[in-house]
Amino acid sequence: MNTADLFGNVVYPEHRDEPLCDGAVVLRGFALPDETMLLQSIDAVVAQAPFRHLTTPGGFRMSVGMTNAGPLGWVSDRHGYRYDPIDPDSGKPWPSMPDVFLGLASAAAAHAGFAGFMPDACLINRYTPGTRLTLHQDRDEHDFAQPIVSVSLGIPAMFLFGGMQRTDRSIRVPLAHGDVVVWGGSARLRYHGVLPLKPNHHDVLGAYRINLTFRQAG
Ligand code: MD6
Ligand code: FE
Repeated sequence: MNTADLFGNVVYPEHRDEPLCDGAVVLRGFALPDETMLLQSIDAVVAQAPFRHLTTPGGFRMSVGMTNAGPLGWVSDRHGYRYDPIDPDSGKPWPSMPDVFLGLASAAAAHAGFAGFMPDACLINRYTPGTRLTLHQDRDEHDFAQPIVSVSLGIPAMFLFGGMQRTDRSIRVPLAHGDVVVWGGSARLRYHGVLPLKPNHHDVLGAYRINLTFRQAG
């Protein structure tokens, strides 16, 4: 049975959580109640640590703009990938993790069955139309028992969700403003990526998609 919320909008409880496989679930719209605070907090972080295009170890410029919040930040350069407490552009620590980030990430993880998630790193990715993220595994963290929580804001993207080998076939998962993916357990090391974004417009974020990925890295 569907129910209606206070404002008469129909809610589909059985459709809100979409399992992708064992250990990975999409929580549709889970971030929407925090939208305003999230966007304000992102602006505050970006004012201290602007988006930048990192270089891959192979020497390519990443098309996604990146910055970080929290005690550790994910960085890439000619030496490799790593978590670093210092923003290499400013020489200062990364901006602290906003409370609304922490609260949302731990609530989403708990909702998906990972109670006690305390992220120490939030990677903030900014996409424009045409920007993509090639298939990769997230394997720079110490403890793969900890999940990852991924929050999508702004224009939609097609997420690619693959297997344990780069060549395994992948499924396509559309992600929209407010969707949260929680990803752990036996899914933690699955390959994944983002297809080139299509031109689009979002009322608040314009032509951008912003993704927050929360990890317990250290
Ligand atoms: C993105 N996300 O959605 C990129 N990684 O923009 C990721 O690379 C990612 O969403 C691990 C777990 C969830 C993710
Ligand atoms: Fe990833």
